[in-house]
Amino acid sequence: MLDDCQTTLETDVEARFGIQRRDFMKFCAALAATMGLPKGADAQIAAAITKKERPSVIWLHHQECTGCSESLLRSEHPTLEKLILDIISLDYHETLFAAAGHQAEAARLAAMEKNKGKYILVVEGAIPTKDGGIYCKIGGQTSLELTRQCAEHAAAIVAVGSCASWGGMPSTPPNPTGSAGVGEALGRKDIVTIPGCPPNPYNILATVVHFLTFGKLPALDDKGRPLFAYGRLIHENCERRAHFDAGRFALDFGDEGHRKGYCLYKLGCKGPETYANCPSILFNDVGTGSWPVGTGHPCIGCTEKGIGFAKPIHALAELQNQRPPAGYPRISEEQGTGATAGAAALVAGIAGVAVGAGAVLAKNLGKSEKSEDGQE
Ligand code: FSX
Ligand code: SF4
Ligand code: F3S
Repeated sequence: MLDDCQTTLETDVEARFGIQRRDFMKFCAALAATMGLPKGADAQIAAAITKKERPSVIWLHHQECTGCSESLLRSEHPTLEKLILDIISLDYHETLFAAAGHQAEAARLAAMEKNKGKYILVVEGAIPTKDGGIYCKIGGQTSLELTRQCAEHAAAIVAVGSCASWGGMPSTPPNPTGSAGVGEALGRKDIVTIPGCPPNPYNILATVVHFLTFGKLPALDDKGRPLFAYGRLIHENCERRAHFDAGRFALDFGDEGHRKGYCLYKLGCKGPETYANCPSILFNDVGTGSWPVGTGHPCIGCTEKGIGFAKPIHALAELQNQRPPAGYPRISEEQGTGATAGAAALVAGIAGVAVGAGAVLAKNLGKSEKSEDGQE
């Protein structure tokens, strides 16, 4: 029986996704790890992905650059685009659809009717709300009307990209068209948001796969973002963090500190106030790609409302905390509950180091420091 299942999985995987079962299982394990799921979840994910029924997805586009769809389709990882397009039934997508005009609209209405209460609504782009929403119309309907209509019987609504999540670039002050995210435009709080300009396609895939595997959405933060992807500050996992802690900063693009890979805080990096997993999963190819700070550009906080496209690039980030990176042992465990004296001493020692590091850091940030090389 197990052999039968395995053979079916192998045939399905190779035929549908064009990859070996072994690579497919590795991919599922990586997805499970990204979402922080327990052991065994990779097998559940594999079973869900290879299921014959595919959930219907209606994908709307409003005010945006289509970078979100582009980043998904142009991903370096050859299986990513294939996987997402194969595990869902993309019944309506304004830029990928072969059909046009009335035919496309008819297909959308038919898919919504057939899958009433079961389809996933994906929204890309901000929704103009000023003057009755007249600044973006598709098929004679305003974005606002279209989204309302599609949202009514959707099983889940996923806002992909910063534009759909909270307005993004189109909502940059003075925001002449009253651009807003889906939640604000519809007055709903139950929207999953995957911000980023563009968002990491891996986070989109992981969210959809979570829904397919467990029939529910992953745990979200108070802004509707999946915690597995937006639970930690960029600053906590940044490869330049040691330079930040030591007070070594690039002060100009192309200066010696910049060339040496020093911290970009003084060039306006918003990593200390931006929640996202960019440094952990990277772009272009999961685990082996790159990310803005890795290429020498400060993070602009594109996942955060009020920071990305709102706060000037040169402005310094607010330091929310001075916690050491995630890889360090936690320092807030309760003490005296079965821990050995040695362990307690170690915890206290680490806490002391952290407090000390915070003090050094405050000192380093407070002065216009000279780096080891003597540069200002
Ligand atoms: Fe916005 Fe996505 Fe930025 Fe562009 O569509 S999040 S402008 S990458 O395309 O919505
Ligand atoms: Fe990395 Fe930016 Fe934090 Fe520096 S300020 S450690 S570059 S996230
Ligand atoms: Fe955006 Fe910053 Fe990540 S600019 S892509 S949140 S590194």
